[in-house]
Amino acid sequence: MKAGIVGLPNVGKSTLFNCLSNAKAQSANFPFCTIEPNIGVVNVPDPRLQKLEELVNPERVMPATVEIVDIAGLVKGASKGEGLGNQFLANIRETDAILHVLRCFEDDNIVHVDGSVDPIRDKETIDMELQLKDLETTEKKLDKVKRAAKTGNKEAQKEEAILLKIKENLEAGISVRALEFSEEDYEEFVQPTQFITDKPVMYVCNVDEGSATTGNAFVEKVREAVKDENAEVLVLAVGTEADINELDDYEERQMFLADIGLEEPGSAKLIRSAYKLLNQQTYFTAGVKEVRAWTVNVGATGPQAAGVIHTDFEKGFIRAEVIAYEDYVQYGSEAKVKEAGKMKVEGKNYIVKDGDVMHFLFNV
Ligand SMILES: Nc1nc2c(ncn2[C@@H]2O[C@H](COP(=O)(O)OP(=O)(O)OP(=O)(O)O)[C@@H](O)[C@H]2O)c(=O)[nH]1
Ligand SMILES: [Mg+2]
Repeated sequence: MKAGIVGLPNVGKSTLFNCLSNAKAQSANFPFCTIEPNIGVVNVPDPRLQKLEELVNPERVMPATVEIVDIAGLVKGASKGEGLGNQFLANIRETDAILHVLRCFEDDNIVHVDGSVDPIRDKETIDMELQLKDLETTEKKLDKVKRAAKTGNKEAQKEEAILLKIKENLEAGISVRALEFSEEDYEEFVQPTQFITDKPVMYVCNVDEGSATTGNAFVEKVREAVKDENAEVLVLAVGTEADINELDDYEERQMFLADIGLEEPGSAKLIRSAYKLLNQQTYFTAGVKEVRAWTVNVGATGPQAAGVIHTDFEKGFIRAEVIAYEDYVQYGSEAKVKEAGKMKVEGKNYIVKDGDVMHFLFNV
């Protein structure tokens, strides 16, 4: 599962990527600085890990990770090959969620491809290119399905109706994610096509240093424009955070963050939000060798969670001993939780909860 950073050229995507990951991407003040996507595996900051570390005192601690991809900038006409066009859209298609970066800072020294700072116009430009790409996909599918529909094939007729609904909406500037389908229709006809505008999205407003906590007038406009989208809007002073990130000393970084009014980097919050956007959650294993956060899809079962550690664990799964994170912290150790009767033994159908501390029993 990976989240892609998407937006116009020169809005701070690679700068953001560099805040998130240690893989340094090239960032510079000219459009289309990025061509090949930069991929980074980013630790998910989780205060619960530190708490478990204090209680268990393990040899090492391993955080959960999430993959972030920094993609080249899109411009008007990209869906028709403009700019570096189609190839980038393919890069976006390969991601599972979109972090849409909007320039919300003034700086005459930083080139804006459309000549002025206007995040609403920028958002529309990007949305339109993504919608046009999906429209192309829809039309191709429609061509194929039409013939079968004409011969009376019921499935094909159903699919045709759904594709027509998608087509009409895309033409009206409405993204696939905003449309309603029955669960069966969605699973059978919509999801498999992996429409770009069906991917979950979050907006990252790149603001000036002084607006890191409060946002600014541009951010307010963005909030207003997306209020019906049910999408998170995150405010981040990307340039400033990148500078702070350059400092080696933790105390020093904290000091500069405090100066702009932050307790933790906005990028930490962004990573956690991206993780949620990807529909991921964390369970823990807590042993003296290692305290570790593992990533599973929301809704994963006990065996599927075990399978993240090793496929043998999934195949030979017998049961799981499960302690809720809050209970672990309240009682302070596995033994005390057991004494209190708060450890549960769960079988194959158990649905994992975020924060579960798990121990698997299996045979190979
Ligand atoms: N003033 C200011 N400059 C910024 C900020 N964020 C990024 N920049 C500058 O804007 C320029 C472009 O940043 P990049 O991160 O390379 O932009 P990009 O979106 O990756 O651009 P492409 O790869 O060309 O699509 C660089 O010179 C950055 O230093 C910011 O928050 N404030
Ligand atoms: Mg870039």
